[in-house]
Amino acid sequence: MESSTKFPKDFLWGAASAAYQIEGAPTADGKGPSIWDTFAKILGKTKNGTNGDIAVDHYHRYHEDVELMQKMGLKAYRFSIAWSRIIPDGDGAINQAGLQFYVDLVADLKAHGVEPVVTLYHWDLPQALQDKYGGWESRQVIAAFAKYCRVVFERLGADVKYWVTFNEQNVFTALGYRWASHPPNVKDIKRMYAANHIVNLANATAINLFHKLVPNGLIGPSFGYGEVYPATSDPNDVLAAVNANQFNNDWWMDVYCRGTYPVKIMKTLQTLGIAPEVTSADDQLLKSAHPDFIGLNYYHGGTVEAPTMTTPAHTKQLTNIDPYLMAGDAENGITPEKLLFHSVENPHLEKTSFGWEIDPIGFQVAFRQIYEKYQLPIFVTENGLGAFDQLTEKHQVHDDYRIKYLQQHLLALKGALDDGVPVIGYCAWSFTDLLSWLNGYDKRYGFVYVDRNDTDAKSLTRYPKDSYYWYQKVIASDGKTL
Ligand code: BGP
Repeated sequence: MESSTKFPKDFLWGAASAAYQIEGAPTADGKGPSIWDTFAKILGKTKNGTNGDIAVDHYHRYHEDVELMQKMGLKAYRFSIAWSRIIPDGDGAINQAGLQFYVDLVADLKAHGVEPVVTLYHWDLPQALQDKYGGWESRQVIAAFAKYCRVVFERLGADVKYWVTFNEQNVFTALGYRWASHPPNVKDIKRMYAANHIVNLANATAINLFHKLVPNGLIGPSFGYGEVYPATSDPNDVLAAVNANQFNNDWWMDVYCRGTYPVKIMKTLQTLGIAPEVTSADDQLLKSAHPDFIGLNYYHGGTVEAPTMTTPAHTKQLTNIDPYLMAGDAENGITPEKLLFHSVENPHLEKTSFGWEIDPIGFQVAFRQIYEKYQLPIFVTENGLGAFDQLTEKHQVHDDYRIKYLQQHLLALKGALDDGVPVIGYCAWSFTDLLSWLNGYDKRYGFVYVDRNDTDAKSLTRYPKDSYYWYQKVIASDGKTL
């Protein structure tokens, strides 16, 4: 049946980025170092030693990028603020020059008809807070975060309506504290759950502060959500999928939206001696904060069968391809996964050239699950295809594979609108090409090609890809050309 729903007139057709992945200029105008500035310099941690020192030089070329957004007809642009530009040592003096960069960017976006969407934390903690307090493992960082948030809410709150607290808390805590593949380079699952709880408290604190200071704005976390399917209709596999969804998704989403942790997962972590300590004051704080929307970052979900205490060889295939799917066998001994579910391949799904499953129906499932559970509007803050692109001699990029991916996912989003789910907008990842944290500059996501590679920053010239012109038409037609 033909769907009848139209995209709302005020639908935010957008694209996204993050400070460390685009800005460069790591010491400009008084910026302090972040944990990513430090981590990316550790030998062997990133692909070919790539880092964000130059990135795509957005700090100096933002005006050109904003003009490209306007030409495309983009309605919203999601970017993150580098905390250590605003407060170089994390919780001390405010650096007006750093703040001015974002004031200017917001003004430029608005002058070009693009709605700014600001992420407060996209993984680049000031290094000084790591050194002084031990980063997110210390409750002192909550106060530091609140101080930084207050500064930017007061300065930008009148001009920016949409705010994201934390980007993919599930990803940065796991990769940073469990797998040592992001800063602060820790491999300790107990410390991961402790740090994650502190981030939850910081998230709730920021939301409450925001509602006091910016009563007309909207704020929510951006979560890396992926629905987990049972491998078969064997009830053991179905139960494993329930476990996996609670472990991968609800462990964060329930806290954001209800202020509680799912009981089964909490019990499992307690059994293993790795559960976070939650005081009654924590409990009250978590329950007091109410996000206005859920930011949905969607790439793919997973598939599981009943858990096994042994680790079969096929688990191995998943490691190192996709950090989201890293299963428990990198650790010795019992992990929560081994008790709850066992990840397997999904034979029904194709994969990207980087090994990520392509699953637009899972996107529609995500909307349905999130909305019916939490009754909050959903703002897609990331979705996109990482691929090797070829720049032709005529400076074109024929990325029909990306167009296909985006089209399938936007049609799934429209399916969710048809189902009655309120969706505020869609920010494709990403606007320009940018640094992929662990994959360097060859895993490209942008609508705009940037002339650089892992080893050579080259000219950094911007070239719109075929997907740029395709999205331009989609936006101009309010989605009718999809
Ligand atoms: C998300 C991050 C983004 C971006 C994206 C693509 O997890 O929020 O910052 O990097 O994934 O990931 P990757 O660059 O690893 O392909």
